[in-house]
Amino acid sequence: MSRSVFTCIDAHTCGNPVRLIVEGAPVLQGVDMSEKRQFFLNKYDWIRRGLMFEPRGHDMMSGAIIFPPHDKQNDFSILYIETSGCLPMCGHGTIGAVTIAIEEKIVIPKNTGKLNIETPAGLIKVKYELDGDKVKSVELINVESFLAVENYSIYSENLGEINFDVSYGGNYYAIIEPQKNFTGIENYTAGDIIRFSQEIRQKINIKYPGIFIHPQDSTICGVSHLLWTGDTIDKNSSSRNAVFYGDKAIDRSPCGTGTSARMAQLFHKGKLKIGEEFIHESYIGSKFIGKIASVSRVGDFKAIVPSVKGWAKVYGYNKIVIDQDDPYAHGFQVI
Ligand code: PYC
Repeated sequence: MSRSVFTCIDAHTCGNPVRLIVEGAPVLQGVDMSEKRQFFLNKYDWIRRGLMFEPRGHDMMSGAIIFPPHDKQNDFSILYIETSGCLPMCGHGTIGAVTIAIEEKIVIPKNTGKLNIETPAGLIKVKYELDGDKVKSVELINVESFLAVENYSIYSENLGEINFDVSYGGNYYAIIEPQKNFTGIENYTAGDIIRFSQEIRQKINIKYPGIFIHPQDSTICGVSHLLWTGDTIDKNSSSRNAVFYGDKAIDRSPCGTGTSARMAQLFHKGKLKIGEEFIHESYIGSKFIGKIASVSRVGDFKAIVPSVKGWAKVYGYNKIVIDQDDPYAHGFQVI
């Protein structure tokens, strides 16, 4: 088959794109979403590349595909497709996908206002609020999140010696706070942060191989995201970030898995308590409200169960063709 057509609904979550593929997705093999994620990556990665990369997408493009649940008690399962690959979990992607699915009646929830969603990283529970026929907010109880290591260091050609922690929130994040050689995100351009991140992420994964592996699923491994911090724009916010993902992207949303990883880090250091509101600002100033719902354990790690609340807006209906005779059928990146 040389021509594949995908019906998509496009939205953004607090500024970051979410393209939900509602028709045209393949059937996946596997007993759960972790296995199906691997199956998709091995057999259908061209779909991700074609729909996320240029010319049909762009450096920040991010999307999702909804599948039936494996456990009938749940509402659906979800695969995240992004320029960075198929993430185990994506917070802004979930908020966007839920908003689209409810507003466009793609999913009828078993219990109004609530959804149980199977992600590759595990089951998440979602609550959403309606305002008429619009979804006003989506709050997700994310997978258990934990601080993996503290105060590691890496030498950057751009910045010099840089200290960082690594925390898991559905993806592994290197968290870089202001310090001698990095004065905070407010003092750098997005282009600077992308350049620093490209070098530092590669060096972290070379210097610390085999360290960042999820205790319950070894397919979730390696530092994929960098979360840089700095001064907030709004004095009422708790913290601000610039999250680097893929090869050239800074998250326009405050990043759901990044917010979870950051709360796990702050909890571990005694800087955030259970139930305390954590207002997390994105690079563009949009906000998620985070909270620690409870504490837990993952393997040897003391973990938190984070909740993250945000909003999304639908902005387009998009029928996308990937024709194999197009030299750029599988997309391209300009790095
Ligand atoms: O919201 O979890 C998130 C996310 C990951 C990458 C970009 N956004």
